[in-house]
Amino acid sequence: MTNKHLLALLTLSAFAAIAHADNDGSKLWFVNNTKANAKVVVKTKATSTTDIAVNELRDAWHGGQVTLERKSAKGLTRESFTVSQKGGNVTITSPSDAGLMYGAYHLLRLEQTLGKDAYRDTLFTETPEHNIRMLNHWDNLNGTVERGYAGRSIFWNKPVPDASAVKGKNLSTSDSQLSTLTLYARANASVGINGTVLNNVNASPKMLSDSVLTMVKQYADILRPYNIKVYLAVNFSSPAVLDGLKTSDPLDKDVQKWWAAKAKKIYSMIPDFGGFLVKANSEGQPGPMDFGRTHADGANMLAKALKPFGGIVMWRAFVYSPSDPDRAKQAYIEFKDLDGKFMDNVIIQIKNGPIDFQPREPYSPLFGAMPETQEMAELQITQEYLGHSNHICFLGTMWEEFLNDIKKYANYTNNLRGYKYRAIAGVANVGDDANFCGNTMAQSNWYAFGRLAWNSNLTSKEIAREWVAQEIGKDNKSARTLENILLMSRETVVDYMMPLGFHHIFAEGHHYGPQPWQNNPGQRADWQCVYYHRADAKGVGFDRTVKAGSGATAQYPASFGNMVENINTCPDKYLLWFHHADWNHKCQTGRTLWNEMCYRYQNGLNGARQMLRMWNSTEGNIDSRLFNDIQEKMHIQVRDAEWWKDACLNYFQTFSKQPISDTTEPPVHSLNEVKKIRLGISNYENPSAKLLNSKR
Ligand code: GCW
Repeated sequence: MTNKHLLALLTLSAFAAIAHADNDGSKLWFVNNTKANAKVVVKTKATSTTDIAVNELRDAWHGGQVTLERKSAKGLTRESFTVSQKGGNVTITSPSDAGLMYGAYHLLRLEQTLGKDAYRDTLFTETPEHNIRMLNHWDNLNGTVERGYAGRSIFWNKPVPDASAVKGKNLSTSDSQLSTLTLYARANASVGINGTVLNNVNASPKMLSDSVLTMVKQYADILRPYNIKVYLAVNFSSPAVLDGLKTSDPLDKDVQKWWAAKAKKIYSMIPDFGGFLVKANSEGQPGPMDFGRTHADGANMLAKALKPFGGIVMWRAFVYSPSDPDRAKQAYIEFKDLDGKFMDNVIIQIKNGPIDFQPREPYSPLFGAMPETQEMAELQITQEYLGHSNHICFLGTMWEEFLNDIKKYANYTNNLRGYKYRAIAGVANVGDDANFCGNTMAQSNWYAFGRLAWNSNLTSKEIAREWVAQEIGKDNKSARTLENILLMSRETVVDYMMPLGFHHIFAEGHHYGPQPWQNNPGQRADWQCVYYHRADAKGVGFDRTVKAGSGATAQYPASFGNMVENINTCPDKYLLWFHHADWNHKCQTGRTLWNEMCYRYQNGLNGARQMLRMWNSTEGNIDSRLFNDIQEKMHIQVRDAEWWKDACLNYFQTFSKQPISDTTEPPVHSLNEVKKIRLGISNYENPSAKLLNSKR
């Protein structure tokens, strides 16, 4: 498939795609670059990074001459750039080559989104809000991608050579892999992503073996001109597993020496290596607590090894040992008291919500709860819980909601200003499919993550508009339609999957379809769906109030905590997250809870149908290949929305004992029927294909 990327590179900027049938997604958001022959002057010494800027502008910029000049100015950070215009010509200045490259991509984006004259009479400076804007790949050494729905790993889809074959030499990268990685790097650079973790947080100790490090070096060399640093996820037991040390206890001198030597070795190969990402004492992964030590002991031991070389440790707070009966409280309990105990090159990486990337979660109370500790957000670009690569779901709106909340309630912006490392991570949706992301629309989420990491004040509407313009053209009469599809998609998915604060009623394992009845005896309670919804004859929802429930609301600042504690002021969207509400509870819409549930599931199904109708109306205005690909996905989405609605309403009706409301279509599948749908899905199979065979 990667040959597609080679072709894409060769034919980039050949012609616009409209009315053709050639948009298979392999050109990412560069599909509409049309051939230019711009004059570009570099006033400072050329480097591989300025070469990228020059080539991009020369090929696709249709305005006047562009001058690139490295120049520092007050108030600018290394990656800032300034764009100014005089007499039709443009000057981009930046303290670094990377900034010049970002300026070039920004200028091209302006042309595509606003037209080539948009730069006229402008003088503006862009400075990234986060200085570390990174992807996390959950890629395994065997080429599979955990929660990946776009094929196999772009990094590890070939055998790792054994050490004797490597001997420190450069390995040959096949042309097709090189072109895939080059496009990947280019896409990241165009939206400002400047770091990437090459492997799964469920990390193999082998990642730190010499032969794998040789491959990592090679990838670092490919990505470096695009200002992308590589990082690795590491397994905490590596010293014992890889090299037979007696222990991996972070306070053991030999263990400390082992990590120090490993860091030295890595930096001798990759002088600008970024650092480590660690999932410790979580879901069976080893960690310092195995040795009676704390997260701080573990993180600091690694931080000390990396510090002499400028590396960082991103230590994940995705932990849920049963320290409290409510899983949503556990990470806070485990981390809060460690505030101030971490070295200054440690960042605590926190998922947006307190459970796990659900369609909608309130923000995690850990944000802002550790004022003496650097924190960073982890968002999930891959759609583990949002219909994999089958459902169209633009995540800009979801992240906008989250970022606004942590600004409003958790002092995010101020905290960030005080940090040396202002970081944000997104779990990538990239694989070796021709379109990289499983479907072309899902590329908009990669795009949106990068744009928000650069500037979290961009609205989801602005980002959707930018992406649409680059995908189908700004003057296309279907541009607004596509923008509206993107903007309504996430709320639609929430409605047909988990409205009103429902969470984790997913089928076990693959997290694709509904299984609210799931309740396996003898397993951890918080791995069962019934744990999360707690439906009974009286009502439904998880009581997390201080007054009568788990008290999770007390982990939040009063401005948020008090609002959600009170069932009358708790927004409906979080109702069942924080309350066990009566079936006849009056929602803010005026409907009873049961009727509101009926309404929401119907609304979700209607939304999915509406998205398909809107998409159908674009036929003829956009590339027919793209049209057909997405139409096929949307048919699956509509069918799945119906499945979700039937499963959830039928099941919860056995508790509410109330009729499906008048305005809701009666379910077309019985509870027994939906219970029989079983998807034995591995990570990169297409679940809906099975669904088609199994039932519909
Ligand atoms: O969301 C859960 C996923 C796991 C993942 C884990 C994590 C990488 O189901 O697949 O493991 O979170 O974030 O560590």
